[in-house]
Parts: sequence; C-alpha cells; structure tokens
Amino acid sequence: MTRLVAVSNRVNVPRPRATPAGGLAVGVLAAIRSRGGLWFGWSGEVTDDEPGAAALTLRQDVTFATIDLPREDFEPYYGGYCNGALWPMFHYFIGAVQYSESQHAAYARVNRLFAERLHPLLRDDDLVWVHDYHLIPLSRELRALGVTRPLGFFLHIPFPHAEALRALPGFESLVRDLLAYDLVGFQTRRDLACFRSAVAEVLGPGALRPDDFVQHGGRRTRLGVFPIGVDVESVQHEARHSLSSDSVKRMASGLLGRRCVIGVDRLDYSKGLVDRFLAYERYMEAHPENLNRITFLQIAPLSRADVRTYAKIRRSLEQAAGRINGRFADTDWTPIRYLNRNFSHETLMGFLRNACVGVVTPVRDGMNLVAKEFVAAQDPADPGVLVLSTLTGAAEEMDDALLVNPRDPRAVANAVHQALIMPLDERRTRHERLMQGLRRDDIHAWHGRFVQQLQACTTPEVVNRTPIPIGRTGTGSGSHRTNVGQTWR
Ligand code: ADQ
Repeated sequence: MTRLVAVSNRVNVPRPRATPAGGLAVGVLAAIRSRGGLWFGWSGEVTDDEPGAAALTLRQDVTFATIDLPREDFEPYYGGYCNGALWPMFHYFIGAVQYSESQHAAYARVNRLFAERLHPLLRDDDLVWVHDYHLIPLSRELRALGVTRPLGFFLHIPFPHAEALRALPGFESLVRDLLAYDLVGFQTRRDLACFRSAVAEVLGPGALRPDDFVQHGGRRTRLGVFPIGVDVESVQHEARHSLSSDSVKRMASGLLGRRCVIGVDRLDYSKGLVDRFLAYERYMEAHPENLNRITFLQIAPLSRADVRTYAKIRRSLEQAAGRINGRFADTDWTPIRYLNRNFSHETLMGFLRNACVGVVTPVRDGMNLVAKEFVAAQDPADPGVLVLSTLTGAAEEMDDALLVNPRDPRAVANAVHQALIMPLDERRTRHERLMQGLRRDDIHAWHGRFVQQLQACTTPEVVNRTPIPIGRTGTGSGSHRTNVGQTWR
C-alpha cells in the first residue's frame, strides 16, 4: 500500500498524559493510522540555530517527523500572518486582519523550510496530504524542488468569498498556490463555491471546468468537499466509560441535581462565546422560574494566548461571566461555570453525555467537531438536544439540531428553552436521525474518500528514493531551543 505523508503546522507526538490535541490532529492521526505513514510538521520548539533535519520518532506504525522553527520567524509566521491575517480573513473578521509584508515574508520562509526538510524524506510513491491555512504555499515550494507526484490539500477552516478575500494583499498568490495542488478539499459546498469565486476572480471564469476541475497553466486541479466527522464508536465508548471516572463523577455531583447546559470550545473569537453568554443571560431573564435549576458549564481552554486579539476576547468573556454571575447567582448557585482548562478527550465526552443541552454557537466555523461529539456522546434512550449555529460547517449536515443565528440572542435563548422542554419522543427522533448522518460521514469516510481521490490523481513521477532512517536525529542543541508550548494548532 502506498504510504501516506501528512503535513501540518504542528505535529502532536502522542505522549502519556499529554494535553489533548485539537480536531485537526485527531483527524490526521486517524488518516495515517489507517494505512501507516509519516506525519511531518513543527516540533513546538524554536531555535536560534539553523533548523536541522527532521527528528524522527516511530510510534505504532506512524513516523513522526518534526522540525524546529527559527526563533525570528516563528512569531511573524504563526501569530502574525497565520493567525493575525489568514485566520480572521477566512472567518470573515475582516476588520481584525493585520497584514504586514514582513509577516507575509516569514510565512513564505517557513513554507520553504518545510519543503526543504520534507523533500529528502519523500519516497517516489508517497501520497502527500497537506493540512490547513498555515501551509498553502507548500505546493509551490515542493514543485520548485522538483516534486511532481500528486499533492493534496485540505482546508479545515472556511474559505471566504472572493468579495471578502480581495481585501487581503497578495490573495492572488494564495489562490494560485492552492491550484499547484492536485486535489483541494473543503469542509462544505459553500466553501467550495467561495473558492470557485476566488478562482474566477484571479484566473477568469474560463478556468472553472465542469465536475469541479480547474484548468490552469497546463495543470488540472480537482476540487472536492470532504466534511470531517468523528469516530462515532470511540466517542460513544469514551462517553460511557468515563461516567465512572473521578472527574465526571465530580462534575455530576457538583450539579446537585440541576440540569446542565454545556459549551466546549477553544477560546477563540470565532466561537461566539460572548454572544453565547449574553444569550444565556437573555434566557435567564425570560425564564426566572428556572433560576437555580440549571447550570451552564462553559469549558474554553486558552489558545494562541500570545496573539493580541485572543487576550482581548479572554478579557471580554471574563467580564461577561462575572457580570452575569453577579447579577443572577445565589448563595448556593453559580449560573455560569466558566473554566479555561483542558481535559482529556474521554473526560470531555463524559461531560457532554451528562449535559441535556449542547450549545455550539460559533459565529463562523469550518466544521465544528464538538457538535458531532455532543450528539455521539448522548445516551440514545434519553438524549440531550443540540443547539447549533447556522454559521458552522456542521449545520450543513445536522438539520435535526435546533439551528440558530448565533448573533441573535433571542433566537439562541428560545432554542435553549425549546431544548430544555423538548419531549422525549422528539429528542429520540432527532438524535436517531443525527446519528445516521454521523455514522455515514464519520472520520474514516473523511480520510478514506480524500485519500482515494488523491490516489486517483495523475501518476506520480520518481523524485527521491532515499529510505527514511528511524530514530531520533539531532535538530539543534537543547540550549538554543525553546518550547513555545503550542498545543492547539
Ligand atoms: P477547532 O477550531 O480546534 O478545529 P473543533 O472542530 O471544535 O475546533 O475541534 C476541537 C476538538 O478539540 C474537539 O475534538 C474537542 O473535543 C477538543 N476539545 C475542545 N475543548 C477541549 C478541552 N477543553 N479539552 C480537551 N479537548 C478539547 C478546526 C476548525 C474546525 C474543524 C476542525 C477539524 O476550526 O472548524 O471542525 O479543525 O477539521
């Protein structure tokens, strides 16, 4: 079987008791584990030296190949161009986009470094699958090194319409770089349609061919929709199993018989957390009879804490939670329990199972795996209800959730109320239908379909036959390396 080489900004080498990986990491690992292969990316360390060859670690048929990043490039690449320009632009926070030429140049340098360190590891029949917005120009850099084999790219976040994207300096090269891949995958049909609008803007509508192909400069790029899913059996198992764990028992007993409304998100402005708190305040205003009978648990571990916009959203949330709790709390009850903590995935699934309403209300999200995990974690005999933002990719598939506009506090408050009073029959019917979708488009279907389509791309040419040495190789001396502690991609 051909080997799968996955490339992402951050590689999470599994370690006992490590902090949990985000949605991307879970999906990538599932893909490589299904056929064996290599996962290449950043180690989480920065160095003052010239970054050396990739360090290789073998774990259960997966080779993890990691490189350090130059200290001077890391911040302008990661906090700067990736998360200060691309992330807000792709999530339609156009006013928050901070573009700088020097950050853009660091982005280009890091992508070149990725290509240079990855290239010697490639074998002639590898399938190369690149993940997410950090690595859009990797295609161009690999092509410049003579790589002609099929390259696939999957965008985990939304793709904005050309009308928005046009505001980003240099957007044309992002579009051209994406077209240097053979297969480009998106989460939803909407994202694909937006990418087509960007192709038409840059190359003219003539480049768009029927059946989702783009023809340009002698190359044909296939476009496709591959909605990421969850491992349904594994989530169900974790949710059941963790009910007897200490953390989940403590969570359940801390509710003192109250019903639980839950939100679980990375702390990110795209997740709509302030609007969610305000909507919950609206719910409490409208239903004083339920004060002291419901607890809203919001788990939001910090991410990208060094990026300015993230520090701001954190402050806004703390203020909103403090004000709302001050207004409604009683001596024996806190309406909103707000935790900036990571939990193991299994514990989280137990929390989701114990909740009767899941509130997933991002103002923009590529997919949102928590929505799917909430449904999969429920007890089918007495399932909870999902309140889901129409602005998530998940909403395209999950119309048996209660779909809401996350910016409309009255609509969200009404949906929370409807969820709390929904009769058992209706909850079961909705849950059953949602589960059918989750099983059909699970994590295995996601990577299986992508890899199959990548394999169907042009026959690859021989590039390099160097076998991969296994074992840890040096990458710059310890004293010059700094772990900058990024757990989330
Ligand atoms: P994220 O923005 O990270 O992913 P999401 O899809 O919700 O968002 O995935 C988060 C994952 O992290 C889930 O599996 C969740 O269980 C886990 N998680 C969240 N909070 C946690 C906590 N406190 N402790 C432990 N685990 C936690 C990006 C895109 C999404 C897209 C995914 C996958 O932004 O739109 O769905 O990639 O493609």
